[in-house]
Amino acid sequence: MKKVALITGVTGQDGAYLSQLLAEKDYTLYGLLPRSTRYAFANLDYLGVTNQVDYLEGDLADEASLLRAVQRCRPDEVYNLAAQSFVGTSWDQPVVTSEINALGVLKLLEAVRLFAPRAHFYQASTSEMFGNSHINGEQTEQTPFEPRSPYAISKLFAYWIVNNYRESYGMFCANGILFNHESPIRGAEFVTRKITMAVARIVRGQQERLGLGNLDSKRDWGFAGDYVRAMHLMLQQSRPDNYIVSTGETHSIRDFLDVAFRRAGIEDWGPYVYIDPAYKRPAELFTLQGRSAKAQDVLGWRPEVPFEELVHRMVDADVARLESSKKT
Ligand code: NAP
Ligand code: G4F
Repeated sequence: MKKVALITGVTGQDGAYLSQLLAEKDYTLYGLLPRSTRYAFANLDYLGVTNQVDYLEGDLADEASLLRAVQRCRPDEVYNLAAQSFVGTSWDQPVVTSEINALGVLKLLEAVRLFAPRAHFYQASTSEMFGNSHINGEQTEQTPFEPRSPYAISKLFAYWIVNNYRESYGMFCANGILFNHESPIRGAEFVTRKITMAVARIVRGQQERLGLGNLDSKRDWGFAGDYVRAMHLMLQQSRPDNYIVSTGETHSIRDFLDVAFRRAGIEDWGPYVYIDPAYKRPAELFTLQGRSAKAQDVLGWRPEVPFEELVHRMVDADVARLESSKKT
């Protein structure tokens, strides 16, 4: 019998990579699709998996739509990737962020409890929950949480309600505490993709300068394609648990700029980058660096794409996109 998976956030970066992975594993795939006036399938198209998924209309803010979706597909596995995922926006829209990222998860858990109580449930938790806790060392599953943004606080509610449904109802609920992961289909507002898109335009003479916020913050950046393998592995275990997924390396925005501009043949990015205070955050996370020993030991998971190669892939993809758009 084919396994049935329901993916929320299916049109996002991780949703597309996870769809690709599960399609290769011959799952029957359902994706929750919120209403939109624009074409939402660019990421799935990029990976060639748009037609491998059946789409069910629904929104994390709308409980009845979640009940209908779960009742309709009766999934074996549920991957909750949907979110207002941009930390910066969470200060401008804290209520919407909390309704989707916190209460939306509770609504989905209720739908699963009622219509697919034996389903294995994955929650997209985040390293943002750590805030500046343990700033001079690696964060582990034992590191205390000190969230510093409305986004992180909403995700912390979700983390705990997922643990609570595991303990209260014996449901198979797992939290993946994922550190930053990127790819050529990363959302354009995140700093990595913002940089690689700008680099591609700058080398073609289509952009002069790039405005950024804090260049000194450090992130543990991995490849999204590696990280969705960890999500899947978490739901194949005999017991549900929480796992950190990270590379263990940390790099500053300056390091990212060095590698990205050099890939495009520019040794000194100084003349192209300026500080725009609009991109500085009311509260910043200085350094994230995760220890994924538990995921490596228990799940047998390993990150495969190193930092430099990740940056090269992203720059190359953005340069190629501009080349092909010129031809058409
Ligand atoms: P993403 O590209 O921003 O994708 C988010 C997805 O959620 C999109 O498909 C979006 O649809 C959908 N969505 C937003 N609001 C919704 C709603 N109300 N109802 C249903 N769907 C909704 O994010 P990502 O990078 O793939 O990340 C996936 C998940 O992992 C998110 O929960 C994120 O918070 C979490 N996470 C990400 C990272 C990372 O570094 N990427 C690290 C840790 C945790 P539209 O595009 O139509 O709005
Ligand atoms: O790329 P970012 O916006 O990612 P951030 O805030 O770390 O959040 C991402 O990773 C989290 C996991 O840790 C996820 F939960 C979350 O959903 C998201 O995927 O910013 C990274 C760093 C920050 O310190 C930010 O202040 O880059 C700094 N930065 C400097 N200039 C900038 C900019 N960030 C953005 N987005 N744009 C700038 O111009």
